[in-house]
Amino acid sequence: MRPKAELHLHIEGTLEPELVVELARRNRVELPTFDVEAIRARYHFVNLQSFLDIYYENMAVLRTEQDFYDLATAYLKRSGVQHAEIFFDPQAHLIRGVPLEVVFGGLHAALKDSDIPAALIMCFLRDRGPEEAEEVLRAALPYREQFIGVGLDSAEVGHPPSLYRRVFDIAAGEGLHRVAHAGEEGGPDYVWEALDVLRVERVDHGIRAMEDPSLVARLREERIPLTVCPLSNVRLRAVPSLRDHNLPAMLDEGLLVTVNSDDPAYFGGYVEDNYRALREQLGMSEAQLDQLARNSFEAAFAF
Ligand code: ES4
Ligand code: ZN
Repeated sequence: MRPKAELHLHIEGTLEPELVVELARRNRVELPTFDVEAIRARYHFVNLQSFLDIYYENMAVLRTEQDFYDLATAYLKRSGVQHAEIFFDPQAHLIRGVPLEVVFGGLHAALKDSDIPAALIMCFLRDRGPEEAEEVLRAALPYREQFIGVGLDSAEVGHPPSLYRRVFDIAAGEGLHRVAHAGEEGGPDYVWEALDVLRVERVDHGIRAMEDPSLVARLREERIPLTVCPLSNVRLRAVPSLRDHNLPAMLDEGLLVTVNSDDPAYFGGYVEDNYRALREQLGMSEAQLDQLARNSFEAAFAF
């Protein structure tokens, strides 16, 4: 297995059904079913929103610092990568009454105890608006040393990057790295805004950037990394099938693309599973896969 870095991974998206059940029992949280296979059987998605509904619902079992520690530790043990830059969604926990100190406490301790180097990127939920994002960033500043950057995730269409200019400016002023999901379901205009307005240093997904040749030229010239998640794109129907994925075309364009797992507990695989699918279903060559793996280290922030 070639060495790789994971740069697009939502820690809440690593919550496997087995851990959902274990944490529900531990915290006495009611679930519609305690049957692991019945939970997994619900993971049929038709778009991003249909996934997000279940993703947020399952988070109800995450309550204590120990839960966040166990979640991140389980991921780090099975990730198969040499380096990880990990997203988390504090608002998804704050709105359920789980304080920031619990989230940071558990995640940061897990990263500290891990055998592989890892860092945290705090994401804003774009469907909850820019005011709340700013509140969360200010509340997180006492933990400034525990995260390396900010991101923007959740429902993309109708929530353009430009709304988040101020909070990203504040983050930049704090020396934080900046990334944003753009061009997953949204068009190339969202990728332009992420670059021009939010001054992002990496684009998460970005597959629809390929619809705009001048945007492709910009990404190539500035060597802006794109964190592509092939199995996620198939499961959320951003592409009809893996064979239709434009990842090889992105490589051919000279873009700094990387392969990542996004929400592996929901999309059927960790990073190595994504590489295997690219080899087996898309027929990508070993040389192309080597390039993708090398790109992941060039695109990483924290070395
Ligand atoms: C996400 Cl695949 C994806 N897109 C946007 N937001 C997300 N949060 C977790 N997974
Ligand atoms: Zn994502």
